[in-house]
Amino acid sequence: MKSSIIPVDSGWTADVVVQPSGGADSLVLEQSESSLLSIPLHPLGVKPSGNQYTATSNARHAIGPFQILPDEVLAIFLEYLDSPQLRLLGSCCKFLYAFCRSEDLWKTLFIESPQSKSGSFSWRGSWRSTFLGLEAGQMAEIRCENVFSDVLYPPFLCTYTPLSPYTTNIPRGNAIPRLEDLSPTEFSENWSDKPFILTRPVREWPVYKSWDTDALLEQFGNVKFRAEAVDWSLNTYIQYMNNSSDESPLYLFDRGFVDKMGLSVGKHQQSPSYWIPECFGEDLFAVLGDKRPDDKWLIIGPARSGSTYHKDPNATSAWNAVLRGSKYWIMFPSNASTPPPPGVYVSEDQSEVTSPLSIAEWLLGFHAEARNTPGCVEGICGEGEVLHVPSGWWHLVVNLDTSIAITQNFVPRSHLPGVLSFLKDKPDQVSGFKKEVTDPYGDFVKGMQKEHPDLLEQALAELERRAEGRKRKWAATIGKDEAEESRGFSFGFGDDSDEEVP
Ligand SMILES: O=C(O)CCC(=O)C(=O)O
Ligand SMILES: [Fe+2]
Repeated sequence: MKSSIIPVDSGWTADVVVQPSGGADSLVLEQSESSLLSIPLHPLGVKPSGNQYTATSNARHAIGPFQILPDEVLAIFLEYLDSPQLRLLGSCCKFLYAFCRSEDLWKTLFIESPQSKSGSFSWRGSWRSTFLGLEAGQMAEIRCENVFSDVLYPPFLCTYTPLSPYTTNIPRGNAIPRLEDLSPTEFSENWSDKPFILTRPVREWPVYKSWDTDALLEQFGNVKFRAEAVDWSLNTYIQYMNNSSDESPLYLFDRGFVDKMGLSVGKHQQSPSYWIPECFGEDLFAVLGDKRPDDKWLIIGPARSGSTYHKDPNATSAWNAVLRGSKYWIMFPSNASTPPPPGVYVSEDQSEVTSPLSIAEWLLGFHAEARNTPGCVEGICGEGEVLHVPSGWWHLVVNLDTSIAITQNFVPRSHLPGVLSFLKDKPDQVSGFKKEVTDPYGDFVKGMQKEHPDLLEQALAELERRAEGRKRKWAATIGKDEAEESRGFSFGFGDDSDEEVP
């Protein structure tokens, strides 16, 4: 579950004053910290609520006794209305018009509509115009200059906040190392716990040489791909991608692309489409055969799309190859003694992650603190480069321009203990397995016993050692007597966050 957190010091709360400046189509925000930011005008002229104090009139007065409702409550109420109701209510006054035009409302309505479910339709530039079948010129443009709202304005600010202040001037100590390539031994011995960017291995891939949006459209325009909650044809998705202004653009993230696109993966195939960079070659989940969890995704999205903070599933590691565009990554290691990244809150069993809903909201509110947090690493993975995500690392990713990427998750031998313990101790958080696979841990152990008994034995011994270390630490913490009393207490293997214990 996620929820929106509005950072108190993000700059767009009541102390922000928006003043027309530098021409009709731009604004200068005068912020309390006197940082100046030039952004375009809100399409309807809505301004942050702080502006009401310097204005001569306020459109909110038109709703009479309903002024008692905070904007947040009004916005939630509107989520219960359908399209005719929103249009009717929106015609009452400018204040309600501005609220009833909110793209979030129309996005929800459209995604549930038969048109969206058909997967193939013409995107008309906004959720509302697409839902109502309106051409650009047919949309009423009612100016709402005297509408002041910290519910309506911030998403717009987030949409237009420039990314470059956050993604450039990376402090040298934070920079993700860039390497030409690595051998499997170098990876295994020195790098499997560290993020890095490889600059060479992808450049020979046929998909790297031939894929861009036009080429994909020509071959796969009618094929449906998953983008968050929808399955749209590539044709439709690319229309959306090229002409929308969502704060968090819908992100194409499809795990069935290899079959859908008829690709062949692996250097030894007759005409391979791409192959796994050699240094990541070993993947112990291969012992699961058909029972392995999802491991490959095609990722397409416009500038500003991306992934909010998460760790990869089942304690796996991943590589992410950028075929077109570029991605900014910010990453944090995770172990028992480090908190999650600033602005990210995790439930005790780590099953629930709460963070600001949008990437821009996080950048505005938490990036500066994150950059100064020990462990933080950052980097830009450019076209033809591959980034390594070690098991258990938190990461947030934002596309700096239209991007096409392929990512794969895998289990290197150095993370076998972590993966075993995750499957065993967190069955409720295990994901990506087919429904028929009812015992992922048991199946994985069986597969390992058959194909790599020595590795399995070492990993189980390592887990035993860690559990013993934790028991000793526990005993030292609570005192020997109590430890004796609590002997019934049983330690699990723990998670990927196990500390090194003597
Ligand atoms: O490309 C992205 O948005 C990031 C995907 C991701 O989280 C990953 O590859 O682990
Ligand atoms: Fe990830």
